[in-house]
Amino acid sequence: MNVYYSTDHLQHQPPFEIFDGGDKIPNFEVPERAERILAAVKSAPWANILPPADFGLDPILAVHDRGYIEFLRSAFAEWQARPADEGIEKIALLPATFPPGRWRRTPKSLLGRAGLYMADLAAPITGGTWQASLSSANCALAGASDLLLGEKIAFALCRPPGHHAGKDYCAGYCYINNSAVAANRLSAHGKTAILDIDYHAGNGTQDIFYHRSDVLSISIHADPDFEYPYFAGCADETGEGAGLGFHHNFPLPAGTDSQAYLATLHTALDLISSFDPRFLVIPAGMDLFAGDPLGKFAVTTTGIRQIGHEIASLGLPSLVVMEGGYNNAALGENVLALLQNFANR
Ligand code: SP5
Ligand code: ZN
Repeated sequence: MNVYYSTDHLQHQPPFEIFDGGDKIPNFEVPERAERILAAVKSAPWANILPPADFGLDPILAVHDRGYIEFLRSAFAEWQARPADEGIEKIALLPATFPPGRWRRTPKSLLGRAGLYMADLAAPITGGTWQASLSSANCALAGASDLLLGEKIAFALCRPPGHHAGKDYCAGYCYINNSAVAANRLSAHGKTAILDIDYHAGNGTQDIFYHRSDVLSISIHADPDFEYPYFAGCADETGEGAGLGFHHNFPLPAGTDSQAYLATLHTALDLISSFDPRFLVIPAGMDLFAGDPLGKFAVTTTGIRQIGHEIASLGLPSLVVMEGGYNNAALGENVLALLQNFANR
């Protein structure tokens, strides 16, 4: 199995995030995450670790807004160069003013654009964010290329993650929606299904494909009635226009264990079988694990191995894309558990 990894992720070190209630804390999404996963994968006899090729901006601009991508590329340098805020420590850009939905003007000012393009306070832009995000997307695209060449499985060891990033916004540690970029590329060659198993609802992916019927998107996650991202992920959001019926959310309660999770997974897998896709993309977050500091599920490592087994049993050419997971000590073992049954297929 090819595993795509870029050292560029090390350039992205978001220093902080603001938790609900205004708590400024160290950002949970740290470089150690990808290094832990890399170390585990290195120990697996089936893994072939490769750097991704550079696929350029076109496949990214095919799902993201040009103004947003331009903002992401240039915002940090602009922030540092501003003469106006002499004395403020500018290690990362994070706005404090956000537009209500009806204000859609694209402001001229940097902080106005930051408010427009940033949906929450968990995805600050640092000096290395753009390069790390580009390479992360390239990892997903490299995996997609493998499937187009006939491989049955590839693993994109993406960091930063992507599934909270929408067409024109970053959020929740995510800047470029790696899974969506890859799925969109695959969809040019055949119907593509997305099965998001991160603990959090894949709101960005949902937004990007909401009007499309050539990509079936499914997300299994903590109920947004109590969990981030709060504004998306409910069961009655099933697509719009041509996309009606081609999005499905499976919100689950706190405490969901392996058995309950697998029962829901079976329903999702039936939907995928009926759709009869040529490719499957799996945005995979290990924050569904019982020991995750940001998660409230009770899924065990054995449960994660079974999840991998059930998805692999579909027999579809599959791209696993790394999303969240914040129990750093358990990340390697859990990712290996998920991939094991794809490797043995
Ligand atoms: C990719 C990904 O997994 N992003 C997740 C972003 C979550 N950010 C908001 C977290 C809110 C956590 N509140 C619960 C506190 C636990 N003590
Ligand atoms: Zn998550």
